[in-house]
Amino acid sequence: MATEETLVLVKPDGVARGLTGEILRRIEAKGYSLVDIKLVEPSRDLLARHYAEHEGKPFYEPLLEFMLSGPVVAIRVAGNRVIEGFRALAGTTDPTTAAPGTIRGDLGRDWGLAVQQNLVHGSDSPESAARELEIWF
Ligand code: DAT
Ligand code: MG
Repeated sequence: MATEETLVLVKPDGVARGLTGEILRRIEAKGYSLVDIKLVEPSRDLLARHYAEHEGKPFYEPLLEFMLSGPVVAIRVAGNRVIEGFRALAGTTDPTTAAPGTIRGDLGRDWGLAVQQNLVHGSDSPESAARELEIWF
């Protein structure tokens, strides 16, 4: 697979906790390239487009409310197999059981809320990456 790009978001919990630098450090230490980066206060409409696949699920409204709760850092990251590579760095969705060594496993936990506050988003396929990068950049 040739060099590809993915969308990484540092979610509002990551920004509020001052973990943006630590998350960027892990991406750079892995050897991926930061192509573009910005601090965003996303609109509800932008988030609805981003999370369209989850509309109707029980966590959808809490997810949008959470993502509207503060600024987000959007990053365009490049590298060979970076889409699956960043998903591996991030760890699985639930931070309680995400493997130690991953961003979610090392830095995240369950706060007893209706939505998983798990610090980061990473695109899950080439199609998602293209769609999401178009939305955020
Ligand atoms: P991921 O972010 O690992 O790709 P996803 O796309 O399935 O996970 O879900 C998007 C976000 O929604 C996820 O980061 C946290 C939240 N979420 C997913 N499943 C959830 C659940 N069962 N309960 C609470 N929040 C959930
Ligand atoms: Mg996802």
